[in-house]
Amino acid sequence: MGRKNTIFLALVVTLITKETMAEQHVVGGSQGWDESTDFNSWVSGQTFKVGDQLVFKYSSLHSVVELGSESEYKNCDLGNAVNSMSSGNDVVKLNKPGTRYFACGTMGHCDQGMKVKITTVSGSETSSPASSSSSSSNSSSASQCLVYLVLIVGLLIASLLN
Ligand SMILES: [Cu+2]
Repeated sequence: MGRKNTIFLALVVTLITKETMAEQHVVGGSQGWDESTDFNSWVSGQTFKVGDQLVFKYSSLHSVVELGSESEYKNCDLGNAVNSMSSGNDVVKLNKPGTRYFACGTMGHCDQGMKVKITTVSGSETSSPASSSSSSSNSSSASQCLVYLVLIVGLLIASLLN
């Protein structure tokens, strides 16, 4: 019985970690959302998958404006922003594949290079339609993931002791 449990739990662990291991990307890494950050090189080291989150961390000198098109992004045309944020710790969920454009709303900062273009790819190709539709509620995925892992490790230990 103990062994059966262990196998079952191992399967559950595999499924759950796959389902909830959405990543949080702190934009700009340790430098954060700042005009001195090289966002192109930061982006080149990242893979953005559906379900992942962007976190913009910045001082009150900055803000975040989401732009609707490549041309607005190129020209730093902030006039038709899709969304704007200014909390200093803004979380953006990447909920579908495609490209999104973000710039700083402070005068002149976008022209100084304070902008980033995020291309999201569809997550794990192996996930079934059923599991992807049920994953729409994984908002706090990182902490959720940790809770699950702790729970499961606990169950595993318990079952091994049986
Ligand atoms: Cu700025």
